[in-house]
Amino acid sequence: MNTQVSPSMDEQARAILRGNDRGGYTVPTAGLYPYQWNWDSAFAAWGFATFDIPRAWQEFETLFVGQWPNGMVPHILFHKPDPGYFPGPDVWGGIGPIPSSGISQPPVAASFAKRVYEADPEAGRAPLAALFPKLLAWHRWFMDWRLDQGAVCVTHPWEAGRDNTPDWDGAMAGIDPTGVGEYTRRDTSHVDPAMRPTKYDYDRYIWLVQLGRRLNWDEAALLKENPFRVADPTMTFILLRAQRDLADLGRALGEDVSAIEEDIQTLENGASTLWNPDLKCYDARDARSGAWANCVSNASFLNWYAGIDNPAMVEQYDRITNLCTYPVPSHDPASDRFDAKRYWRGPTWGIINSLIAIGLKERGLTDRGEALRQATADVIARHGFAEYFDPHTGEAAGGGTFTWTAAIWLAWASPSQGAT
Ligand code: 9WN
Repeated sequence: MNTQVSPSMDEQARAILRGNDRGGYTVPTAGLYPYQWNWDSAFAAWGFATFDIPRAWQEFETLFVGQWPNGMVPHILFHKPDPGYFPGPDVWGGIGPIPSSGISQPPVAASFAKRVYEADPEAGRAPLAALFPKLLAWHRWFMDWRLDQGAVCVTHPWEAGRDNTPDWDGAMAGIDPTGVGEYTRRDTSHVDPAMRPTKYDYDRYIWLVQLGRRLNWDEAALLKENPFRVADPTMTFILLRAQRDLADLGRALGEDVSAIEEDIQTLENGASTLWNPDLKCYDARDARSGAWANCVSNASFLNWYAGIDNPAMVEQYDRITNLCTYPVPSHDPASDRFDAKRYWRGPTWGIINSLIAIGLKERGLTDRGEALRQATADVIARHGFAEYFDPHTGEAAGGGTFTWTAAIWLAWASPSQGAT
C-alpha cells in the first residue's frame, strides 16, 4: 500500500495537538473528552516531542500532578470542571491532590518519557530526574496492588483503556448492578450510540465506580470486595515494557535498578500465564473465576512490544491481518462478538497499532511492522484523525480531531517521521 499524503497532514496533526492544549495538558478531543486522560497524555508527549520537546515534558508534569500518595496515577484528571462528561469528579470522589478518577490506565508514560529523553538527552536530564521517582512509585503501585500470578489485572473496564472489549464479557456478567440509580450519559450526545458501549455496560461501569467510592478507594478493601478483577494482556505487556524502559532511564541517571530488574522477571512469568493454549493466543484471564475470555484482541499482539517472541502469535497475526483491509482490529473479525464500529469490539485503533509495530520491528518482524505502519498511515490519510476506524471500510468512528491519532501520525505513521 503506497500512501499518498498531502504535505499538510503533518501541519494538521500539529494543529490538533495545539488546538487540544488546555494550558500544559491536552484533552483527547474537545467535547467528548474534556479532561486530561492518562495514556492519551503520554502519546501526546510522544507527538509533541517531534516539534516541541519542552511541551512534551510539560505533558508528563501535568499528568503527575494528579499522582496519589499511594503512587497511583489516575486515568482522568479533572483540572477544570466540565459538565460535558459523565461520570465527573463528583461521581468519582477521588482522594488525590486534585479531583480525579479512582483507577489508573496502561502505564505507557515511562516508555514515551524514554523516547522524549532520547530526542534530546541534554535538555531531558533535569525533567527526567524529576519524573523518575514518580514513575517508579506508580510502577510499584501496580506491582503491589494489581498482580495475579505475576500478570497485571484491571479492576474496572476503563482501567485497561479498552472499555467494552469482549475480553471482559465474562467478568461483567458477574456484576449485578441493581441499585446503581438513574444517571445521564453524555457520550451518546457527542457520538453515534452505535459506536459506544451499551447501557448494560454503563450500568456496570457506574456500579464499579460507586463501589470504589464507597470503599474510599482503599485498595486492600477493593481487593477483597471487587468482583471485577481480570488479568489483562494490555496492562501486563505494557507494564513489562515500561519497566524495561524505566530500568534504562534509571541507568542513564545512575540509579540502582536492581528492584526493577526483579519486577521484570515477575512480569515475564506473569505474561506466560496469559497464554491460552486452546486459543493459541495471549488472552485475558478472569482472576476471580480462572476463566479465559477466549478473545484474540489487538492487545494480544503486544507481546513483541514487551520483548516476548512467540511463533504461534505470528500465525495469529497473519490470520487476523488477512481478515481486514485496515488491521489490527480490536477483536477477531471471525468471532460472532465482532462489531466493526462499536469501540473496542472490532474497530482499529492507531495507538495500539503503533505499539504493535514497534514490537514487530524490534523483534525482527520488520516487513509486518512496516506494512502495519503504512496501513495505519493510509487509513488516517483517507479518513482523518479519528478516534478509531472500521477495520473493513476504514470509515472514521468515535470522536474527531483526536490528540493521540495526531500524535502517532507525527511520531510514527507519517512518511516524514516514519522511523520507529
Ligand atoms: C473512559 C480518552 C479515553 C481513552 C480510552 C477510551 C475512552 C473513556 C470513555 O476514551 O475511554 O476512560 O469515556 O469512553 O476507551 O482508552 O483513554 O481518549
